[in-house]
Amino acid sequence: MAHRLYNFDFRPDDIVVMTYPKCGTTWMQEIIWGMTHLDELEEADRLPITYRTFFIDSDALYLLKDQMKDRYLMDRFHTLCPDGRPEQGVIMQSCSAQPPQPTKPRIIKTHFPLSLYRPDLLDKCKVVYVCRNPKDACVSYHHHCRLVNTYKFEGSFEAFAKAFMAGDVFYGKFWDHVAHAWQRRRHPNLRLVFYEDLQLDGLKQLEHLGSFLGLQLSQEQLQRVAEHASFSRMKGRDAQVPITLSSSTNGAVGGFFRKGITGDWRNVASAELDTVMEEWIREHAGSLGISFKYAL
Ligand code: PPS
Repeated sequence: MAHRLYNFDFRPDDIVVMTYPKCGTTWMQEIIWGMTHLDELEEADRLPITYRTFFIDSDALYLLKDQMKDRYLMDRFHTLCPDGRPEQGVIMQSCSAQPPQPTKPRIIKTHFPLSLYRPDLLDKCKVVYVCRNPKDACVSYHHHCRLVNTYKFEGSFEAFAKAFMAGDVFYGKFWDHVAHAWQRRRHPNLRLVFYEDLQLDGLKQLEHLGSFLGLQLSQEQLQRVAEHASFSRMKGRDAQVPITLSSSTNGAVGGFFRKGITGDWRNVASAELDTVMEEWIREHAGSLGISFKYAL
């Protein structure tokens, strides 16, 4: 699927949510969907965010036979693309065929970094890049890989963290991913948001985001979006998340919306492992000049 993704035809009003996995993608998708669908927020109780947006890497991530088990995705595909061929990408073709709607842009989720798209992506549409401190992202990713059948990971956190630091996990090296966005953070079409800042100062972040997206939102509307995308509301809709995917147990406790906090790594990483992670962080974050919050 690489060349299809690389050449994907983004539209000027598209909003791309780009992240390394487990850094706040779904939260940001829900925020942006809320901002652009204020008149139909209750739709979120009926339809999972996966179906209200387009996760274009799915075509490369999941086997077609597994994608085809998802009735909603396949119905959407057949409706939007009567002549489409599933093996050429169910989600990418659905997304391409989605008729333009003046005030409701396509919201496109991707975990692929900027480097896997055409260099002019940022000149074509807006990209919101969410990043999260790598220790909590790693804890969350370990949980995900135990929860979701696609991965079937059975190892300890320590084993996972070593693979994560080596980039030997789906989507590869954390720092490479972040670096591509960080280096272009001043581009007018790129907004870089930290997961921890969303937690610390949600309304202010939403206000900046609204301006970045060119939306005129009142304080009351921003409050409604914040509430709509709050952890408790999103967790309440947890049962909807179509983890095709789910659900092996492998010791994973909690659903897709596990804890939604900053600093949980302290409950998981041993002091020895933390020393190794600290060294790894110093080595990479220092040269990039990026710093994360590890506790709030
Ligand atoms: S994925 O699978 O890569 O798309 O996962 P992603 O959505 O990027 O990250 C999942 C983690 O984000 C947490 N989350 C939230 N935190 C705070 N507030 C809200 N509203 C929220 N929504 C999702 C989710 O719980 C995962 O983090 P952990 O640490 O595992 O709880």
